[in-house]
Amino acid sequence: MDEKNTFRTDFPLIAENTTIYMDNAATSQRPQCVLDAVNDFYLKHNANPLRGTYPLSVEATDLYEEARKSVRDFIGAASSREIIFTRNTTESINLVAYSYGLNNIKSGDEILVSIMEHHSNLLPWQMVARQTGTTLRFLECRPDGSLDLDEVKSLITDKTKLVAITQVSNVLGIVNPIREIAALAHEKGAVIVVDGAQSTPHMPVHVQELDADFFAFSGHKIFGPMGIGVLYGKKKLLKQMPPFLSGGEMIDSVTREGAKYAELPHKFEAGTVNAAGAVGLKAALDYVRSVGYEEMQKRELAVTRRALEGLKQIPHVHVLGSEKAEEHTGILTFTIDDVHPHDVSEILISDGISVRAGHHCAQPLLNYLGVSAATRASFMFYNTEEEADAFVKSIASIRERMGYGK
Ligand code: C6P
Repeated sequence: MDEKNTFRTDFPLIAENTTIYMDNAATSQRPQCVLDAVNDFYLKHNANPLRGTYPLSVEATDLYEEARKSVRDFIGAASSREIIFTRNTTESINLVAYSYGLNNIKSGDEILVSIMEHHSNLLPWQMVARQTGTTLRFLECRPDGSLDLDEVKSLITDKTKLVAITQVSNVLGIVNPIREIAALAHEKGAVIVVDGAQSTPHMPVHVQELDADFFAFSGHKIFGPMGIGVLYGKKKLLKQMPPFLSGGEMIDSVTREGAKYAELPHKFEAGTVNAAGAVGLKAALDYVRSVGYEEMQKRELAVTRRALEGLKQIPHVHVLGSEKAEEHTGILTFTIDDVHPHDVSEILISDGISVRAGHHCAQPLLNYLGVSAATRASFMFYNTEEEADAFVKSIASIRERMGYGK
Protein backbone atom coordinates (compact mmCIF):
# COMPACT_ATOMS: atom_id res chain seq x y z
CA MET A 1 0.00 0.00 0.00
CA ASP A 2 1.26 3.51 -0.66
CA GLU A 3 2.41 5.71 2.18
CA LYS A 4 -0.14 8.28 3.25
CA ASN A 5 -0.83 10.76 0.48
CA THR A 6 -0.48 14.02 2.38
CA PHE A 7 -1.11 16.06 -0.78
CA ARG A 8 -4.81 15.22 -0.58
CA THR A 9 -5.27 17.72 2.22
CA ASP A 10 -4.18 20.49 -0.19
CA PHE A 11 -7.41 19.85 -2.15
CA PRO A 12 -10.45 20.72 0.01
CA LEU A 13 -12.97 18.95 -2.20
CA ILE A 14 -11.31 15.54 -2.09
CA ALA A 15 -10.02 16.00 1.46
CA GLU A 16 -13.56 16.47 2.76
CA ASN A 17 -15.44 14.25 0.34
CA THR A 18 -15.46 10.49 0.26
CA THR A 19 -16.03 10.40 -3.52
CA ILE A 20 -13.25 8.68 -5.38
CA TYR A 21 -12.54 11.21 -8.11
CA MET A 22 -11.08 9.57 -11.22
CA ASP A 23 -12.06 12.04 -13.94
CA ASN A 24 -8.96 14.18 -13.77
CA ALA A 25 -8.42 14.23 -17.53
CA ALA A 26 -11.75 16.08 -17.80
CA THR A 27 -10.79 18.56 -15.10
CA SER A 28 -8.50 18.38 -12.10
CA GLN A 29 -9.36 19.42 -8.58
CA ARG A 30 -8.04 22.74 -7.24
CA PRO A 31 -5.74 23.17 -4.25
CA GLN A 32 -6.62 25.69 -1.53
CA CYS A 33 -3.82 28.03 -2.69
CA VAL A 34 -5.56 28.46 -6.07
CA LEU A 35 -8.92 29.15 -4.42
CA ASP A 36 -7.19 31.65 -2.13
CA ALA A 37 -5.42 33.41 -5.01
CA VAL A 38 -8.68 33.89 -6.94
CA ASN A 39 -10.49 35.05 -3.80
CA ASP A 40 -7.66 37.38 -2.90
CA PHE A 41 -7.75 39.00 -6.34
CA TYR A 42 -11.43 39.88 -5.96
CA LEU A 43 -11.11 40.82 -2.28
CA LYS A 44 -8.07 43.06 -2.56
CA HIS A 45 -7.08 43.89 -6.12
CA ASN A 46 -10.22 43.88 -8.25
CA ALA A 47 -10.39 46.48 -11.00
CA ASN A 48 -10.44 46.24 -14.77
CA PRO A 49 -6.80 45.59 -15.71
CA LEU A 50 -4.94 47.33 -18.55
CA ARG A 51 -7.30 50.32 -18.46
CA GLY A 52 -7.25 52.57 -15.41
CA THR A 53 -4.28 54.53 -14.07
CA TYR A 54 -5.58 54.47 -10.48
CA PRO A 55 -3.78 52.14 -8.03
CA LEU A 56 -6.28 49.25 -8.02
CA SER A 57 -6.27 48.95 -11.79
CA VAL A 58 -2.47 49.12 -11.83
CA GLU A 59 -2.36 46.34 -9.20
CA ALA A 60 -4.74 44.21 -11.25
CA THR A 61 -2.64 44.83 -14.36
CA ASP A 62 0.57 43.96 -12.53
CA LEU A 63 -0.87 40.71 -11.19
CA TYR A 64 -2.18 39.78 -14.63
CA GLU A 65 1.18 40.44 -16.27
CA GLU A 66 3.00 38.59 -13.46
CA ALA A 67 0.85 35.58 -14.28
CA ARG A 68 1.89 35.85 -17.93
CA LYS A 69 5.57 35.83 -16.92
CA SER A 70 4.94 32.81 -14.72
CA VAL A 71 3.43 30.91 -17.68
CA ARG A 72 6.35 32.00 -19.87
CA ASP A 73 8.84 30.52 -17.42
CA PHE A 74 6.74 27.43 -16.78
CA ILE A 75 6.67 26.36 -20.44
CA GLY A 76 10.08 27.75 -21.42
CA ALA A 77 8.94 30.46 -23.83
CA ALA A 78 11.48 33.06 -24.92
CA SER A 79 9.24 36.06 -24.22
CA SER A 80 6.06 36.85 -22.29
CA ARG A 81 4.80 38.52 -25.49
CA GLU A 82 4.45 34.98 -26.85
CA ILE A 83 1.94 34.06 -24.12
CA ILE A 84 -1.69 34.82 -24.93
CA PHE A 85 -4.39 34.22 -22.38
CA THR A 86 -7.51 32.57 -23.78
CA ARG A 87 -10.45 30.75 -22.20
CA ASN A 88 -9.12 27.23 -22.78
CA THR A 89 -7.29 24.89 -25.19
CA THR A 90 -10.25 24.92 -27.56
CA GLU A 91 -10.16 28.70 -27.91
CA SER A 92 -6.37 28.70 -28.27
CA ILE A 93 -6.52 26.25 -31.18
CA ASN A 94 -9.40 28.13 -32.79
CA LEU A 95 -7.35 31.32 -32.57
CA VAL A 96 -4.57 29.64 -34.57
CA ALA A 97 -7.03 28.12 -37.06
CA TYR A 98 -8.86 31.38 -37.78
CA SER A 99 -5.94 33.75 -37.59
CA TYR A 100 -3.04 31.67 -38.94
CA GLY A 101 -4.81 28.86 -40.81
CA LEU A 102 -7.26 30.85 -42.90
CA ASN A 103 -4.57 33.36 -43.85
CA ASN A 104 -1.64 31.06 -44.62
CA ILE A 105 -3.13 27.87 -46.01
CA LYS A 106 -4.60 27.70 -49.50
CA SER A 107 -6.18 25.33 -51.95
CA GLY A 108 -3.83 22.48 -52.86
CA ASP A 109 -2.03 22.58 -49.50
CA GLU A 110 -2.37 19.87 -46.89
CA ILE A 111 -2.99 19.83 -43.15
CA LEU A 112 -1.89 16.76 -41.20
CA VAL A 113 -3.65 15.73 -38.00
CA SER A 114 -3.34 12.54 -35.99
CA ILE A 115 -6.23 10.11 -35.62
CA MET A 116 -6.09 10.56 -31.86
CA GLU A 117 -6.93 14.26 -31.80
CA HIS A 118 -9.52 15.56 -29.40
CA HIS A 119 -12.33 17.22 -31.40
CA SER A 120 -10.88 20.57 -30.28
CA ASN A 121 -7.78 19.89 -32.36
CA LEU A 122 -9.72 18.47 -35.28
CA LEU A 123 -12.84 20.52 -35.97
CA PRO A 124 -10.92 23.82 -36.33
CA TRP A 125 -8.76 22.16 -39.01
CA GLN A 126 -11.80 20.66 -40.72
CA MET A 127 -13.13 24.24 -40.87
CA VAL A 128 -9.87 25.56 -42.36
CA ALA A 129 -9.79 22.70 -44.87
CA ARG A 130 -13.40 23.39 -45.92
CA GLN A 131 -12.94 27.13 -46.24
CA THR A 132 -9.60 27.00 -48.07
CA GLY A 133 -10.04 23.90 -50.20
CA THR A 134 -7.20 22.19 -48.36
CA THR A 135 -6.87 18.43 -47.89
CA LEU A 136 -6.94 17.15 -44.32
CA ARG A 137 -4.75 14.07 -43.96
CA PHE A 138 -4.70 11.64 -41.05
CA LEU A 139 -1.79 10.07 -39.29
CA GLU A 140 -2.87 6.75 -37.80
CA CYS A 141 -1.39 5.01 -34.76
CA ARG A 142 -0.48 1.46 -33.85
CA PRO A 143 -2.89 -0.43 -31.54
CA ASP A 144 -0.78 0.58 -28.53
CA GLY A 145 -1.21 4.21 -29.57
CA SER A 146 2.37 4.75 -30.71
CA LEU A 147 3.15 6.55 -33.95
CA ASP A 148 5.44 5.27 -36.68
CA LEU A 149 7.92 8.08 -37.38
CA ASP A 150 8.59 6.69 -40.88
CA GLU A 151 4.90 7.09 -41.60
CA VAL A 152 4.97 10.62 -40.17
CA LYS A 153 7.91 11.36 -42.47
CA SER A 154 6.10 10.02 -45.52
CA LEU A 155 2.94 12.01 -44.73
CA ILE A 156 4.69 15.35 -44.27
CA THR A 157 5.40 16.51 -47.81
CA ASP A 158 6.11 19.79 -49.59
CA LYS A 159 2.32 20.27 -49.67
CA THR A 160 1.98 20.09 -45.87
CA LYS A 161 1.57 23.52 -44.37
CA LEU A 162 0.46 22.62 -40.86
CA VAL A 163 0.69 19.64 -38.53
CA ALA A 164 -1.75 19.58 -35.60
CA ILE A 165 -1.06 17.01 -32.93
CA THR A 166 -1.68 16.30 -29.29
CA GLN A 167 1.26 15.73 -26.96
CA VAL A 168 -0.76 13.27 -24.87
CA SER A 169 -3.91 11.46 -26.00
CA ASN A 170 -6.90 12.02 -23.71
CA VAL A 171 -8.05 8.45 -24.45
CA LEU A 172 -4.87 6.36 -24.59
CA GLY A 173 -2.59 8.51 -22.45
CA ILE A 174 0.23 7.86 -24.92
CA VAL A 175 2.91 10.55 -25.25
CA ASN A 176 3.68 11.56 -28.83
CA PRO A 177 7.24 12.37 -29.97
CA ILE A 178 6.59 16.07 -30.55
CA ARG A 179 10.21 17.15 -30.96
CA GLU A 180 10.81 14.61 -33.74
CA ILE A 181 7.53 15.48 -35.49
CA ALA A 182 8.31 19.20 -35.21
CA ALA A 183 11.69 18.60 -36.86
CA LEU A 184 10.04 16.70 -39.73
CA ALA A 185 7.43 19.45 -40.15
CA HIS A 186 10.05 22.19 -40.15
CA GLU A 187 12.18 20.34 -42.73
CA LYS A 188 9.24 20.80 -45.11
CA GLY A 189 8.48 24.34 -44.03
CA ALA A 190 5.28 23.43 -42.18
CA VAL A 191 4.27 24.75 -38.76
CA ILE A 192 3.30 22.51 -35.86
CA VAL A 193 0.40 23.16 -33.48
CA VAL A 194 0.69 21.16 -30.27
CA ASP A 195 -2.28 20.40 -28.04
CA GLY A 196 -0.86 20.35 -24.53
CA ALA A 197 -4.17 19.97 -22.67
CA GLN A 198 -3.26 16.53 -21.30
CA SER A 199 0.51 16.87 -21.12
CA THR A 200 0.96 20.00 -18.99
CA PRO A 201 -0.78 18.48 -15.92
CA HIS A 202 1.64 15.54 -15.95
CA MET A 203 5.03 16.43 -17.40
CA PRO A 204 7.40 19.35 -17.77
CA VAL A 205 7.04 21.13 -21.10
CA HIS A 206 9.63 23.35 -22.75
CA VAL A 207 8.17 24.83 -25.92
CA GLN A 208 11.55 25.96 -27.26
CA GLU A 209 13.08 22.52 -26.78
CA LEU A 210 10.06 20.96 -28.49
CA ASP A 211 10.37 23.64 -31.17
CA ALA A 212 6.56 23.97 -31.18
CA ASP A 213 5.28 26.87 -33.29
CA PHE A 214 2.04 26.98 -31.30
CA PHE A 215 1.25 25.26 -28.01
CA ALA A 216 -2.16 25.29 -26.28
CA PHE A 217 -3.30 24.26 -22.82
CA SER A 218 -6.11 24.79 -20.29
CA GLY A 219 -5.80 26.07 -16.73
CA HIS A 220 -8.53 23.84 -15.35
CA LYS A 221 -6.70 20.60 -16.14
CA ILE A 222 -3.56 21.72 -14.30
CA PHE A 223 -5.24 22.66 -10.99
CA GLY A 224 -6.07 26.21 -12.13
CA PRO A 225 -9.46 27.87 -12.54
CA MET A 226 -11.89 27.12 -15.36
CA GLY A 227 -12.12 29.81 -18.05
CA ILE A 228 -8.40 30.53 -18.36
CA GLY A 229 -6.24 28.96 -21.04
CA VAL A 230 -2.99 29.66 -22.80
CA LEU A 231 -1.79 29.92 -26.35
CA TYR A 232 1.95 30.07 -26.87
CA GLY A 233 3.06 31.12 -30.33
CA LYS A 234 6.45 31.99 -31.78
CA LYS A 235 6.71 35.77 -31.92
CA LYS A 236 7.54 35.89 -35.61
CA LEU A 237 4.32 34.03 -36.43
CA LEU A 238 2.06 35.86 -33.98
CA LYS A 239 3.31 39.22 -35.23
CA GLN A 240 2.16 38.61 -38.78
CA MET A 241 -1.22 37.16 -37.77
CA PRO A 242 -4.38 39.30 -37.73
CA PRO A 243 -6.45 39.48 -34.52
CA PHE A 244 -8.86 36.65 -33.86
CA LEU A 245 -11.43 38.78 -32.00
CA SER A 246 -11.62 42.55 -32.16
CA GLY A 247 -12.95 45.30 -29.91
CA GLY A 248 -11.71 46.89 -26.72
CA GLU A 249 -8.19 46.58 -25.35
CA MET A 250 -6.64 45.03 -28.46
CA ILE A 251 -6.03 48.37 -30.17
CA ASP A 252 -3.44 51.07 -30.24
CA SER A 253 -5.68 53.68 -31.87
CA VAL A 254 -9.02 53.75 -33.66
CA THR A 255 -10.43 56.08 -36.31
CA ARG A 256 -13.83 56.09 -38.02
CA GLU A 257 -12.38 54.00 -40.78
CA GLY A 258 -10.12 51.54 -39.05
CA ALA A 259 -7.74 50.71 -36.24
CA LYS A 260 -4.10 50.18 -35.48
CA TYR A 261 -3.78 47.07 -33.38
CA ALA A 262 -1.96 46.80 -30.08
CA GLU A 263 1.39 45.06 -29.86
CA LEU A 264 1.65 41.41 -28.79
CA PRO A 265 0.19 39.84 -26.77
CA HIS A 266 -2.69 42.29 -26.32
CA LYS A 267 -3.59 42.18 -30.02
CA PHE A 268 -5.07 38.76 -29.26
CA GLU A 269 -6.79 39.61 -25.97
CA ALA A 270 -9.91 41.56 -26.92
CA GLY A 271 -12.30 42.71 -24.19
CA THR A 272 -11.97 42.51 -20.43
CA VAL A 273 -9.58 39.73 -19.58
CA ASN A 274 -9.93 36.96 -17.00
CA ALA A 275 -7.40 38.43 -14.59
CA ALA A 276 -8.57 36.40 -11.59
CA GLY A 277 -8.27 33.27 -13.73
CA ALA A 278 -4.73 34.19 -14.74
CA VAL A 279 -3.81 34.88 -11.11
CA GLY A 280 -5.31 31.51 -10.13
CA LEU A 281 -3.36 29.83 -12.91
CA LYS A 282 -0.14 31.35 -11.61
CA ALA A 283 -0.94 29.95 -8.15
CA ALA A 284 -1.57 26.54 -9.76
CA LEU A 285 1.77 26.60 -11.59
CA ASP A 286 3.53 27.64 -8.37
CA TYR A 287 1.81 24.70 -6.69
CA VAL A 288 3.04 22.27 -9.38
CA ARG A 289 6.55 23.67 -8.96
CA SER A 290 6.36 23.18 -5.21
CA VAL A 291 5.27 19.52 -5.47
CA GLY A 292 7.45 18.80 -8.51
CA TYR A 293 6.58 16.71 -11.54
CA GLU A 294 8.91 13.94 -10.37
CA GLU A 295 6.89 13.42 -7.20
CA MET A 296 3.62 13.72 -9.09
CA GLN A 297 4.69 11.20 -11.73
CA LYS A 298 5.93 8.70 -9.14
CA ARG A 299 2.56 8.72 -7.39
CA GLU A 300 0.48 8.70 -10.58
CA LEU A 301 2.45 5.78 -11.97
CA ALA A 302 2.02 3.71 -8.82
CA VAL A 303 -1.76 4.21 -8.94
CA THR A 304 -1.95 3.62 -12.70
CA ARG A 305 0.14 0.46 -12.44
CA ARG A 306 -1.99 -0.94 -9.64
CA ALA A 307 -5.22 -0.22 -11.51
CA LEU A 308 -3.90 -1.51 -14.84
CA GLU A 309 -2.52 -4.72 -13.37
CA GLY A 310 -5.84 -5.22 -11.58
CA LEU A 311 -7.89 -4.67 -14.74
CA LYS A 312 -5.69 -7.11 -16.66
CA GLN A 313 -6.71 -9.88 -14.24
CA ILE A 314 -10.42 -9.39 -14.91
CA PRO A 315 -11.91 -11.47 -17.75
CA HIS A 316 -13.84 -9.52 -20.43
CA VAL A 317 -12.07 -6.22 -19.63
CA HIS A 318 -10.06 -4.66 -22.46
CA VAL A 319 -7.82 -1.66 -21.84
CA LEU A 320 -7.19 0.52 -24.89
CA GLY A 321 -3.61 1.37 -25.76
CA SER A 322 -0.33 0.22 -24.29
CA GLU A 323 0.18 -2.75 -21.97
CA LYS A 324 2.60 -0.65 -19.95
CA ALA A 325 1.42 1.61 -17.13
CA GLU A 326 4.21 4.12 -17.85
CA GLU A 327 2.74 4.75 -21.32
CA HIS A 328 -0.66 5.86 -20.01
CA THR A 329 0.02 9.22 -18.34
CA GLY A 330 -2.52 8.25 -15.68
CA ILE A 331 -5.28 7.50 -18.22
CA LEU A 332 -6.95 4.07 -18.47
CA THR A 333 -9.73 3.75 -21.02
CA PHE A 334 -11.40 0.37 -21.28
CA THR A 335 -14.39 -1.65 -22.41
CA ILE A 336 -16.17 -4.57 -20.76
CA ASP A 337 -17.72 -7.20 -23.01
CA ASP A 338 -21.52 -6.86 -23.26
CA VAL A 339 -21.72 -3.93 -20.81
CA HIS A 340 -22.31 -0.41 -22.10
CA PRO A 341 -19.79 2.15 -20.74
CA HIS A 342 -22.67 4.23 -19.37
CA ASP A 343 -23.78 1.24 -17.29
CA VAL A 344 -20.19 0.77 -16.14
CA SER A 345 -20.05 4.38 -15.08
CA GLU A 346 -23.43 4.17 -13.30
CA ILE A 347 -22.31 1.13 -11.31
CA LEU A 348 -19.07 2.87 -10.41
CA ILE A 349 -21.09 5.89 -9.26
CA SER A 350 -23.12 3.61 -6.98
CA ASP A 351 -19.76 2.54 -5.48
CA GLY A 352 -18.74 6.17 -5.00
CA ILE A 353 -16.35 6.34 -7.96
CA SER A 354 -16.48 9.11 -10.58
CA VAL A 355 -15.20 8.29 -14.08
CA ARG A 356 -16.17 9.36 -17.59
CA ALA A 357 -17.95 7.21 -20.18
CA GLY A 358 -18.62 7.92 -23.84
CA HIS A 359 -16.52 8.85 -26.86
CA HIS A 360 -14.33 11.31 -24.93
CA CYS A 361 -14.55 13.91 -27.72
CA ALA A 362 -12.28 11.69 -29.81
CA GLN A 363 -14.77 9.87 -32.03
CA PRO A 364 -12.42 9.27 -34.99
CA LEU A 365 -9.96 7.51 -32.66
CA LEU A 366 -12.66 5.32 -31.11
CA ASN A 367 -14.00 4.40 -34.56
CA TYR A 368 -10.45 3.61 -35.68
CA LEU A 369 -10.02 1.34 -32.65
CA GLY A 370 -13.35 -0.33 -33.38
CA VAL A 371 -15.24 0.82 -30.29
CA SER A 372 -18.15 3.24 -30.18
CA ALA A 373 -17.78 4.16 -26.52
CA ALA A 374 -15.55 3.34 -23.59
CA THR A 375 -15.10 4.07 -19.88
CA ARG A 376 -12.14 6.16 -18.75
CA ALA A 377 -10.51 6.44 -15.34
CA SER A 378 -7.90 9.18 -15.15
CA PHE A 379 -5.61 9.68 -12.18
CA MET A 380 -3.69 12.47 -10.53
CA PHE A 381 -0.95 12.34 -7.96
CA TYR A 382 -3.57 12.81 -5.23
CA ASN A 383 -5.25 9.52 -6.08
CA THR A 384 -4.16 6.58 -3.95
CA GLU A 385 -3.50 2.89 -4.44
CA GLU A 386 -6.41 2.18 -2.07
CA GLU A 387 -8.64 4.05 -4.51
CA ALA A 388 -7.19 2.01 -7.38
CA ASP A 389 -8.05 -1.18 -5.46
CA ALA A 390 -11.62 0.00 -4.84
CA PHE A 391 -11.94 0.82 -8.53
CA VAL A 392 -10.65 -2.61 -9.63
CA LYS A 393 -12.92 -4.37 -7.12
CA SER A 394 -15.91 -2.52 -8.46
CA ILE A 395 -15.01 -3.29 -12.09
CA ALA A 396 -14.50 -6.97 -11.24
CA SER A 397 -18.09 -7.15 -9.96
CA ILE A 398 -19.79 -5.41 -12.87
CA ARG A 399 -20.61 -8.28 -15.22
CA GLU A 400 -22.12 -10.27 -12.38
CA ARG A 401 -24.14 -7.26 -11.23
CA MET A 402 -25.39 -6.84 -14.82
CA GLY A 403 -26.70 -10.40 -14.77
CA TYR A 404 -23.85 -12.15 -16.58
CA GLY A 405 -21.80 -14.92 -15.00
CA LYS A 406 -18.48 -14.09 -13.39
N1 C6P B 1 -10.66 16.92 -22.74
C1 C6P B 1 -11.66 15.13 -21.50
O1 C6P B 1 -12.47 14.68 -20.69
P1 C6P B 1 -10.90 22.49 -23.10
O2 C6P B 1 -12.28 21.94 -23.00
O3 C6P B 1 -10.79 23.52 -24.19
O4 C6P B 1 -10.33 22.91 -21.81
O5 C6P B 1 -9.97 21.26 -23.55
C2 C6P B 1 -10.20 20.63 -24.77
C3 C6P B 1 -9.25 19.50 -24.95
C4 C6P B 1 -8.31 19.58 -25.95
N2 C6P B 1 -7.41 18.61 -26.14
C5 C6P B 1 -7.36 17.51 -25.36
C6 C6P B 1 -6.31 16.48 -25.61
C7 C6P B 1 -8.30 17.37 -24.35
O6 C6P B 1 -8.27 16.28 -23.59
C8 C6P B 1 -9.28 18.37 -24.14
C9 C6P B 1 -10.33 18.23 -23.08
C10 C6P B 1 -11.58 16.62 -21.68
O7 C6P B 1 -10.91 14.39 -22.16
C11 C6P B 1 -12.93 17.24 -21.87
S1 C6P B 1 -13.70 16.69 -23.37
